[in-house]
Amino acid sequence: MPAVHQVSKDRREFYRRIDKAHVAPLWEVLHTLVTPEPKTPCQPVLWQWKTMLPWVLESGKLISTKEAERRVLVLENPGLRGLSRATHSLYAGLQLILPGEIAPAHRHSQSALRLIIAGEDAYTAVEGERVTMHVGDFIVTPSWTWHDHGNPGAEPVIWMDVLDLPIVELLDAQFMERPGVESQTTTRSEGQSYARYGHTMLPIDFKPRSKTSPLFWYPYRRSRDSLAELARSEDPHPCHGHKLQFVNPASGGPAIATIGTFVQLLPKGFRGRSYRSTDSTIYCVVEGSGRVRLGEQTIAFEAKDIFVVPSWMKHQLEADADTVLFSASDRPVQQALDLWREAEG
Ligand code: GTQ
Repeated sequence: MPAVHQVSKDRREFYRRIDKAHVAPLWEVLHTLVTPEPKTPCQPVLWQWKTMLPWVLESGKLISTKEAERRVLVLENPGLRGLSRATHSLYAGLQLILPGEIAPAHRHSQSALRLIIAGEDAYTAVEGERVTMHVGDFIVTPSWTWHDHGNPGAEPVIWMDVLDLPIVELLDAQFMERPGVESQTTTRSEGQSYARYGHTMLPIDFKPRSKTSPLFWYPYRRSRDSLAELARSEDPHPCHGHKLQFVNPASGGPAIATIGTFVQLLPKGFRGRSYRSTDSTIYCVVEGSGRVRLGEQTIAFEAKDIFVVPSWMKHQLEADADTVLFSASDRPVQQALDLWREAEG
């Protein structure tokens, strides 16, 4: 029998030879590739509004939207630095648009959502239709649709962007185009999509153009009313409180093909039971305050903070006041591929 060091020397020499031809032995990496449970580099993290707001406003003095195209501070997960990722599969950032500014039109394969955090009267235009944004509103920019943002109002407006950039990058399917004009010509008056798709009805001749929702404005006042009614009429779910998912009204599927979007109300004093799922999730605190317990770690959050719960990490949500959380994850992708799992307790 050869000595152990002899075996490893033989192996090393073998590895070196095959390496030159771009070949490698599986047995050296098998256990990091095929793991008993998710082994994500994504870490729990909190971005506090009180820290972020001065930096976001400072960025407004350093660069214009014209130069930046999009003036955004990227929220980088500490386990994924340099990759522009909030989770393994999603990008998130805080975008600022100052009074009088325009963030010029473009379109890209990546889908985007906006969750309005501060300021009133800015708009986003999607395929020639403007929507004025209000705090708490959730807005969809579907894949490959023209979009620009503008602020005709009097105050800075800040929102959270979430894009499926890492998913599209994984698949090498990214395209982007600029039309060469700053803003799109308005082709439809404000409120048209909402009238057609926002009231549990569809135009009689409706034909879907894509998997993404034809409705791109989900006003907070509507989702907040629904949550308040649920809180009056049902006991909260032991883990989630009162939780709803945003859907494409034409299909019943997710509002965005690649990004799951949710809103939940944790009643004052709520102490959630432990839960985990395989979709790392980005939460934005729309109102209220509380904490998320992740084993030994506790993240205390306040209104407008953003935090991340990584894949398959047991966590419990708690609320000190009536608290509304918006959240986004890659759940529709995992579900489409039969990969999504969840567990209570
Ligand atoms: O508003 O179109 O945060 O293209 C990153 C890339 C926002 C946008 C981002 C984008 C946008």
